Formats: sequence, C-alpha cells, structure tokens
Amino acid sequence: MHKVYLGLGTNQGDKEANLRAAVEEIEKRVGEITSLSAFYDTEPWGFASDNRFLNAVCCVSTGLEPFELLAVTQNIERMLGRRTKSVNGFYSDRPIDIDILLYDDLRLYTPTLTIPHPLMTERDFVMKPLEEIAPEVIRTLGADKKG
Ligand code: PH2
Ligand code: MG
Ligand code: MG
Repeated sequence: MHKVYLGLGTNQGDKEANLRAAVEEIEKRVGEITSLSAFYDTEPWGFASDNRFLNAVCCVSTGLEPFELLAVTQNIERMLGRRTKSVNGFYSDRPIDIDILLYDDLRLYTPTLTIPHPLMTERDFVMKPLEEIAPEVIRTLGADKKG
C-alpha cells in the first residue's frame, strides 16, 4: 500500500458538507483515511474572490498508482460538482478541489502530474493542516529542499 497526502479545498456552496462528501468518497474509492486535519477557514490565495476557502489535508493508504489516483480524484471532483479547472495558474471558485501533495517519497515530473505538489510549501492553507497531522513530514520536506 502507498501512503498519500491529499489537500482538499472548497470555496463554494456548503463548504463543510463539500469537505465531508469528499472525505466519504475518498474512503470509498481511494482507501482508508488514516488521519484527517481540522477544517481551516482561509483567505483565497493567488486570486481575488469574495468567497473564503475551507481547507483540509488527509493521509490515505491506497493501492492506486499515481495516475490512477489522479483519475479517481478528478472523478470525485466532477461528481461533487466541479465544472472548471485552473489553467496556467488562473484559479477560479470551486465546490471542491482535491490535490495530490505527496505519494510515498516519490518524485514525479510530468506535464499532467507533479509530485510533490510544486506549490505546496508556499501555501499556508496546505502547510498548516499538514503540520497538524504530520509534523515529521514537514521536516523531511525542509531537509529535501536544502538538498
Ligand atoms: N486553491 C487554489 C488557489 N488558491 N486558496 C486557498 N485559500 N485555498 C485553496 O485551496 C486554494 C487557494 C488552487 O487550487
Ligand atoms: Mg489546488
Ligand atoms: Mg487541483
């Protein structure tokens, strides 16, 4: 089994219900959630919006390979009402976003999937919940950065 960290975000509709629905679908279709952070109320980052976010991070034990995981998480996003996708860093409001942050200690650089998530260390809305459930992982990322 693979140990995966997922970032969850929503800024439309009933945000708490959206996160709970995402968690439920992840349990059904990705694998057992071994830890889940609190839900954090956050400022929109990287774009202007009147809608604040609710963010969380979870750790999942999964048998899915990276691209299978991407397909399943994107499918869950669509199922929970996501119609728009960020293109070239132009973000938009969304009922749910599920991002693959980490996958074991895999380093993967492809046009459609980059792991670790390339912007995660710059985003408090990811790092705070991650710090809550996996402080040891944060230390590993720091060590990694120093080379
Ligand atoms: N996601 C983004 C862009 N900006 N800001 C917050 N606070 N939370 C997010 O989940 C988020 C964001 C791109 O996916
Ligand atoms: Mg995202
Ligand atoms: Mg995303």
